[in-house]
Amino acid sequence: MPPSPTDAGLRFDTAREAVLEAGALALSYFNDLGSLAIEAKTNAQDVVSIADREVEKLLRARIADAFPDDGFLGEEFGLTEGASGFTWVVDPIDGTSPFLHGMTSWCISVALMSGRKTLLGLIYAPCADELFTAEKGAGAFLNGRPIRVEPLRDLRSGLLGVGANLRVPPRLISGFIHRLLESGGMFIRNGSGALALADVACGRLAGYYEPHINAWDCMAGLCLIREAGGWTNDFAADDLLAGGPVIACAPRLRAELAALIASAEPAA
Ligand code: LIP
Repeated sequence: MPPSPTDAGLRFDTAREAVLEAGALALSYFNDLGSLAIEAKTNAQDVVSIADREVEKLLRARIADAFPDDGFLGEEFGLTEGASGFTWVVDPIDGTSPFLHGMTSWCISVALMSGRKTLLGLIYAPCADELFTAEKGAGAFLNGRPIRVEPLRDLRSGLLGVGANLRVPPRLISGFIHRLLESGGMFIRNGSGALALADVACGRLAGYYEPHINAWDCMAGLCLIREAGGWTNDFAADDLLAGGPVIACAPRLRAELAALIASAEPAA
């Protein structure tokens, strides 16, 4: 029997408490950066520390205590299959690089999925004490206040979030930024896809594009945006574990942003 939406509602309170507790733990590490050993993963820009691992362990423990049959996909310890039909998709510290460089653009990102549907999205930014939440069909909120994407902003008057990393050919990103600037737009990269997506959901950013992002970075943010009246692509429709491009904006910008992306992609 597939899980019911009310089962997701039962999980919201546990997730909210867990994400706030995880934020406090992450902030304690952030306030003592000198004690952290920085390790490189795939390259020197792709970093991790004990903070990421300890925060994910805490989130796994709190979720498993309350819902032992749920699955869990985390950036640091991978996929643990479950039997309940629910899977948590979690980035313990999204924006690890800004975090380890002492900058405040990082967050805890927690999503709850059933099959390919995202039922809950929670993003907590401890430095700003901002908790973004969304439940499928029930809207999106920032610290309890309803939020909406900015419906009227266009690419020339708004700021576009752009994600960049060394997982894709540099020309894919530089080509897009070149075309965006040529068209009179402007970009910002904050190092945290989750936080940038949350900024789209509350109308700060006109949209977000990243040629390759992982599920744990974006599933919560995409849920927020959809519940805030925004449009998002069908992220990693075929393989959640492989990741892929993420595109999100107010509905009126969808065609313009898609055309800009298509015009920038290097010829196959
Ligand atoms: C980050 C993403 C960001 C991407 C970075 C990195 P992390 O996640 O949020 O969008 O551009 O390369 O993957 O590694 O900080 O959890």
